Amino acid sequence: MASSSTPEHQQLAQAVNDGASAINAASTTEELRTVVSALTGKKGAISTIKSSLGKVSDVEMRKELGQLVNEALTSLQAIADSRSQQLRVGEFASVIESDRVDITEVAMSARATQRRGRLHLVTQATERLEDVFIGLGFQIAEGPEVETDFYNFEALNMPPSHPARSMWDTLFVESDEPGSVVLRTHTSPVQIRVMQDWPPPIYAIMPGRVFRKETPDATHMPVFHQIEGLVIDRGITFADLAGTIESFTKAFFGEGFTSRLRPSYFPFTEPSAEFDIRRPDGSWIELGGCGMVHPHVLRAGGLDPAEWSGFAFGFGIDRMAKERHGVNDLRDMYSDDVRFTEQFS
Ligand code: FA5
Repeated sequence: MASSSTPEHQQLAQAVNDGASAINAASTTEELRTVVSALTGKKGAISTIKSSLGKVSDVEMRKELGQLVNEALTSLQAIADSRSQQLRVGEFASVIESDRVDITEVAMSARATQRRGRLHLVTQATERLEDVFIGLGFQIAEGPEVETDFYNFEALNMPPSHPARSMWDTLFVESDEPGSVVLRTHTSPVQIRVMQDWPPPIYAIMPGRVFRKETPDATHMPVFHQIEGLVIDRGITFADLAGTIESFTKAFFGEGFTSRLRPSYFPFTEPSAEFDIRRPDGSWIELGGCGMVHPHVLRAGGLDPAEWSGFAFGFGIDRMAKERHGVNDLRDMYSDDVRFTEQFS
């Protein structure tokens, strides 16, 4: 700006200073636009100075001041442009910030929602058992968990007051006829239902939940699972039972395992046996009961014992799962702790 210092010069310098401060004080592009149009508009300080130039009598001075006015406008415009640039960068950054999608968050939540659950060990064991038996030619059947005394006991050769009923600590369901409805204590009642419903020959397995009035410990639960097996055909012998159990043991547990049958007693099979498996380390563990289907049971199922014979077995699935996965305590399998289940894929 020229060195001469008339009041117009001073006003102009003041207007440029004030204008620059106002421009830099604008905090949004919107506010900046208002400030700039006030400064450069007809009523702005610069225009006021410009219109007062007519009063300057010295032509050279007027020319110089005219040029200074233009320079002032240009410099204010430059300051405004630079401020505008700054503000736009800031505003763009805040738009970006507010629209920001945190892809790590998305990835985390996707992982959380896609986190896959695992099947319970007993479900895994049941499915595997089903696969093994289907491979051996068996079909799957199911029966009700709330059973009548007839299916749970009587048809299984345990008439009322039969002492063998005490082998199972029974939970009764309230009913019109007290004692006539129970939570099934084993899957054996499904044998009767299958014999009644399916024409022989029958090769069936019947997995399901069973209930007993028992205190939980490492090998006992009040609610647990069994898998029943029933084979009815002509000329079935104990050797067929032993062979089936051995094939099953190797298929389910692996080639290192073998099975043995020990004489035992169940009212619904005759002869009866207890089924143990031998671990590769030589130790034995009891898994269930089995035997040749008692003639009374065949009759209760509507079959003629003179024509049909068969075998049945019932294993504890929970104990099998426990054995297969090296779980120490059955109660751990029901702790509802996903960290436990996650160990077994
Ligand atoms: C029975 O329940 C017979 N119905 C089995 C049977 C079927 C024999 C067909 C002959 C022919 P038992 O009460 O022993 O038998 O139970 C069979 C298996 O269930 C046991 O060997 C054990 O593996 C499992 N089991 C029994 N009680 C429990 C329990 N409280 N918790 C977990 N598993 C159990």
